[in-house]
Amino acid sequence: MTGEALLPCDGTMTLTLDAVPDALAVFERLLAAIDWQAETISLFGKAVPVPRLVAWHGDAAYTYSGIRHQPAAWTPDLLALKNICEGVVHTRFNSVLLNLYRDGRDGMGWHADDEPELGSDPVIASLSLGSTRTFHVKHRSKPLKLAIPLTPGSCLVMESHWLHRVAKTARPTETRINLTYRQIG
Ligand SMILES: O=C(O)CCC(=O)C(=O)O
Ligand SMILES: [Mn+2]
Repeated sequence: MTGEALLPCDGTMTLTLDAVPDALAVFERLLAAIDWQAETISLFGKAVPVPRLVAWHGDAAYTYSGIRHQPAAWTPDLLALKNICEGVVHTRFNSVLLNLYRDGRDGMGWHADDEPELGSDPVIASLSLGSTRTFHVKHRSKPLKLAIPLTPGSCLVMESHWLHRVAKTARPTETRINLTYRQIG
């Protein structure tokens, strides 16, 4: 499988379509089997719901949205998807963050996955299942922007410090699951 290189400079993002066999069946199993968590973050002293459901699985604890997450165990599906990612990117991962976007009202704001426990130049493999959502990418200092449709079964490998987000949308939007495989510690 060869991927398409997306960035013109300062890092790489490579999109491989149809990396996950039986993507619809995997989506349905994860939707039903994962213990999806609703979380809140503290914003100016107010508890604000995170606009998506999340789960953290693997070998290492991880802090995001200001919350320390202990990992849940690997499952056969999560291990099979880890193997797919490791085949695409030729590196090892020890953890996965799962995000469930229930509909277009769920999203993820601009960020760069620059937490210290990811190391200085993290490699992240991001699998998409279910509904297609647009992934926005922008350079930190140059006027460069991209909008990439993340289709079900695709694998996006990110090795860059570009900012990215999944914007909320008013268009009718079905449920999407995203899995970002990471190496922590
Ligand atoms: O849902 C996505 O495609 C993006 C997820 C993401 O950027 C993250 O989990 O850090
Ligand atoms: Mn990210």
